[in-house]
Amino acid sequence: MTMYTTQSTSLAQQAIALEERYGAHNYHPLPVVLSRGEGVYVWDVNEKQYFDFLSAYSAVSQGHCHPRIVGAMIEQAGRLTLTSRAFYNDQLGLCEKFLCEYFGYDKVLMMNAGVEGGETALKLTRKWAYKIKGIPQNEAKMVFAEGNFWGRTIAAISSSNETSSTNDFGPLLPGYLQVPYNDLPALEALFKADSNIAGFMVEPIQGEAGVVVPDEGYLRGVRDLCTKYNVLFIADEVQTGIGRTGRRLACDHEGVKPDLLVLGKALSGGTMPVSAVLADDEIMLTLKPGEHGSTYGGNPLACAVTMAALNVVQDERLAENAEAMGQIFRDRMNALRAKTDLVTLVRGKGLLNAIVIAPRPAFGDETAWELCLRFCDNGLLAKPTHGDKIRFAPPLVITEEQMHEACDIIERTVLAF
Ligand code: IF1
Repeated sequence: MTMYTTQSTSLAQQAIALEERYGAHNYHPLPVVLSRGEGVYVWDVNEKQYFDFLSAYSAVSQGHCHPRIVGAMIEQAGRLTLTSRAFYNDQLGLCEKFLCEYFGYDKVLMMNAGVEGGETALKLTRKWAYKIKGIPQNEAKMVFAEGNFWGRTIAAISSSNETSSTNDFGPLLPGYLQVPYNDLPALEALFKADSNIAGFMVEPIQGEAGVVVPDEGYLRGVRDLCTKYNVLFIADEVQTGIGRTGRRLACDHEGVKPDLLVLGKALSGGTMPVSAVLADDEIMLTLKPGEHGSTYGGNPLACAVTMAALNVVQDERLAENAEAMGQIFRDRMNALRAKTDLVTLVRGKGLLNAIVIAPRPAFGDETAWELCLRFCDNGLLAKPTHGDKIRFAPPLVITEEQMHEACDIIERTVLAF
């Protein structure tokens, strides 16, 4: 495989060598060493500029180093960063009110990583199952969709049907059921067959699976079935939420309100890990003091950053921009598909999109990777997901001119492949 010398300087090679020698090898990054970011752009150690079309998997939706978010971070960082929840502080209540009013729930529980949001939702669902639904102790079941991804903890990988996520990590958590994604009859059959089902956690669009968009009406169907069978509908909007798909939440495309809403990533605009679970009182108040928490959960710095990050999404109308710019992107990619057999499918919503690549004999399963190496050489960063799909998720601040310039790079690279 031809390795593209995207980074020729010793500075870049030193950085890569340090990670190789001193870091766990739990990733396979593209050979580019970044040192600066602003808006939709990042620069490598050679000061070469790139369009960032991954946005740290939708965490940098507000653009790199947004001045309003970084400003809020610096201001709070100089005053009070962490108190633990052993005491009150003057930021958490403001942020909790802000989040509840922004998303329309009674209460919120703030954590750090997105997977901690998922774990918190899982624990709340079990509490509710035993305290409210009356499922016998230790009998509560959780349903997940095939192809799901919600993080790397044992509870998260226990729901996965990806061997790369589960191999050699057993024993996995019991009490889990799987159902095909985008299949309402299968979901109803499961709910009918087992009265001990407490919740169904699902991504409104499956990100890691390759931006799999369900049929129109699927989320409405999930909502109705969960209501009918008294099963909690948990929407994992860690990747799809906060404007990414062209609405405040991906669930808003169908006007459905999940019982639990899990947020992360762009909640803090790419500055620090902040996640949150929102629910109404019947569910949230099943948790009593001392039954759940985290050292950094809801810390004053996270709260200040989160309020700034969401204000940016609102004030700069980023969901609306994602809707418009995403349409331009898919139109451009479908026009490209007509010119080459390399691109077989274009799918997505808002600025969460992917193209499916047909393997070339010379590269086989590495075709999408090879293409991303060439995008990188041509000034655009993207990464394959699940082998033959390339996800494109730029920051939601991208302008029409920047979108066309980025699509020109993609088109030029694909047609020259
Ligand atoms: C990695 C994937 C994306 C997520 C959804 C919860 C979480 C994630 C829908 C957990 C995290 C990240 C994890 C990161 C790469 C990235 C990813 F490729 F792994 F699957 F985006 F698609 N729900 N996704 O997508 O949030 O704990 O990471 O903050 O692990 O390599 P987290």
